[in-house]
Amino acid sequence: MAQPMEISQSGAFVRAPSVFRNFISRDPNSQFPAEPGRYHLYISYLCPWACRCLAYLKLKGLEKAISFTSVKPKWERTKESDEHMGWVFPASDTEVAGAEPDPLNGAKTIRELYDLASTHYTGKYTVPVLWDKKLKTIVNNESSEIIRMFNTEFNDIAENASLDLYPPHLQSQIDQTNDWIYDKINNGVYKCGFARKQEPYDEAVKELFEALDKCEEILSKQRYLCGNTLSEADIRLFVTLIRFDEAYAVNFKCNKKLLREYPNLFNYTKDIFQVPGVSSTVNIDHIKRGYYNIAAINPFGIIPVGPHIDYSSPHDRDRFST
Ligand SMILES: N[C@@H](CCC(=O)N[C@@H](CS)C(=O)NCC(=O)O)C(=O)O
Repeated sequence: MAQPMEISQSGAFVRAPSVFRNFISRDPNSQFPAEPGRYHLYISYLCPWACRCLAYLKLKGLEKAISFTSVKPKWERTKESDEHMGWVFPASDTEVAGAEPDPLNGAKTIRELYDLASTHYTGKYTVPVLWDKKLKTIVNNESSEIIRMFNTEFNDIAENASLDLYPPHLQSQIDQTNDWIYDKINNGVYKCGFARKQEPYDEAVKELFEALDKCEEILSKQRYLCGNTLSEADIRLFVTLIRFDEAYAVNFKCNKKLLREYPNLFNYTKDIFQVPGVSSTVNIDHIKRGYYNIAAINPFGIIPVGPHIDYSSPHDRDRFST
């Protein structure tokens, strides 16, 4: 979401970079070897970045190897001594369905995990957090890197090792696609939502819908973004699309068109939602409770009633051969 340090002088939202950037490796002699049971993924079901990691965990069949926990969807005060608002764990399993207390460190907040990992950390306390249970530290908090590790480094223990969402022959195409989709769509919706002036909003919303139109066009000719096989680019786009009509269209003012008015994009979203494992990474209740609780843009925290979309209803993407 947006912290005060991420608003530029022109009123535009500028995302701060992630700080923990270590890599898990299949090499048993590395600092962070891909051992089963050693790592834990902390997420929020609200967060598209965290949920792309969770989608990989499910798609690759890593549930037994890597455990995960979700925080509560609404930000709360993280310390009594300052005003910081951020992710907190529930006190019990029953407080909010889907959220659980921290099973490893008994932390009350994601902030506490960062404090355990580093005594001089000054950045944002973001999810996802990939935690090393053995060294009791954060391995990595950058989702674009975590998904690459999940894709390849755990293949000796992954139940679905043969799935390669970043195959060598598609890598440059995926990278190129990620570039504009990240800037204009994944981060684009945030630029719309957190703009503090009309001009940066106007610019972001124009770029967002141009990029969605471009996706619609690509997806009118092929099943997925980089051809007829599912790739990393699709998972990265999906996490934004599944939140689009539920949250971004309304509270981030991305309402020029709804996802369900784009026939190909809407069916494509359902198609990916129906890939085994993916639907369990989508918690619409957390998404709505969390996004509509962002005080800066929805001060009364009222959650709109709709739209009740059934993403498991039939789609037409089988018309393309895979
Ligand atoms: N670049 C990071 C971004 C993660 C991120 O921004 N997460 C948001 C939730 S959607 C967050 O935890 N924000 C906490 C904060 O801003 O204090 C990634 O992709 O992993």
